[in-house]
Amino acid sequence: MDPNHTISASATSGSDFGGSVFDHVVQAPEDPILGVTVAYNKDPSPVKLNLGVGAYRTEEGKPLVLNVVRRAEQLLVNDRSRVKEYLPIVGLAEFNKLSAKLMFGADSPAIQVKRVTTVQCLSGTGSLRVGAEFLARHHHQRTIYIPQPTWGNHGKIFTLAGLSVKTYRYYDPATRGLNFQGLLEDLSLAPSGAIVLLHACAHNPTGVDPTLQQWEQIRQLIRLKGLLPFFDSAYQGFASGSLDADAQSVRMFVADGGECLAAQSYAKNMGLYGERVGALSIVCKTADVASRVESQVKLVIRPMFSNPPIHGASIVAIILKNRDMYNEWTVELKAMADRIISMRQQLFDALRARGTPGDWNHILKQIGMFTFTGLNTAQVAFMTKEYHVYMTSDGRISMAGLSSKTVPHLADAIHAAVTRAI
Ligand code: PLA
Repeated sequence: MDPNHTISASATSGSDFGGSVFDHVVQAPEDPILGVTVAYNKDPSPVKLNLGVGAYRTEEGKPLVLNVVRRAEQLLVNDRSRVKEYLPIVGLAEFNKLSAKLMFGADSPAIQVKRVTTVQCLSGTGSLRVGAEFLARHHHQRTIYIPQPTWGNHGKIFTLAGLSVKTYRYYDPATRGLNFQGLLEDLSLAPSGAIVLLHACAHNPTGVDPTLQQWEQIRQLIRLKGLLPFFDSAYQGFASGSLDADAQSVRMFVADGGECLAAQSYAKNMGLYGERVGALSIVCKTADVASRVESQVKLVIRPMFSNPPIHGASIVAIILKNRDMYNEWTVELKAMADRIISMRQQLFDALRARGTPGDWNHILKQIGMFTFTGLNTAQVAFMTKEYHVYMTSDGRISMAGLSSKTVPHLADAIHAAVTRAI
């Protein structure tokens, strides 16, 4: 056979087929959160403001790499004994141990008796997905209740993992607070064994968290009904500035001796967004169960991404195990949380100064990275079109993307939307 002939024949015959085998593929919509950044990037306006995705910015509007992270990276680079071998399927052992301590407390009895298994995953999202895939294979009740509303990716993650997704009432637009009665009613109607997704702190998008007393009531109901809590902890330290205070909800559910899952992310609290560092912990009744559970979690991870990346987890492990660096981290974390809180005050004051109609107290009361403004889709569209302010269409704004310099522009936009728009 003449090889040249074969090549030219296939090259020309390719075009004879005409259309693509993917011709039927339709254009998908942009992601409701990450798509906001895509739209923002296309806008040439010099005053444009991106308050869509929850990513921390400095007062100068720049992304922040924590000083302690830079120090840890320097140590990594200088240490010639560090290699780039594959990690085990469950990730870096030291990272897992330290992450469990951070979540459940340094002297957690559950960790001491080894009834917790912790595996390194791809940030919060990957941890949720691995946990969900494990539950879809091994939990007898494949229904998960997620709050209404919740982070937009939750429903997709759990559905694709094979769980059936239902919602429970969470937010009351009338009070801009927790619909505690609705929450209790919906969870008490859930079938025994159903999984319940809970935001450990700084609920996204509402910024509304239960009080400790309310958490205690939720805990009692969940235990009474035999429901399985799955905590999403994406903002530990970001809500109050204290790592321990922000973990209290989760720790209540571990202290009672019961079982739960927790997905941790270091994206926000260590600013490691793009490094994709996170952990999934499954708290079991006994060490024996935990060890069998871990063996099955490995079977979820191996065909999904084989084993997790080494760099980000090494940074976290260095910081968490060194007292000095840990302390430096808590100071930097508190500074980020405080800056967000001060943005709340500044935005509130700016709206008050403009006499913007409405009660804006919720800006001060809500917790964490976001303010759930109560602005409607049309008002958001107006602010984007006329003021180049980018935010998600549900009226959520990332307070972490705001600075003293940009508060007046945002307040002008909100004022105009409320007084002139729809
Ligand atoms: N869980 C919640 C409640 C979140 O808000 C986010 C991120 C994650 C998990 C996942 O984070 P990770 O995978 O990066 O660790 N939410 C962001 C970003 C900050 C996003 O949508 O991806 C948000 O803007 O809502």
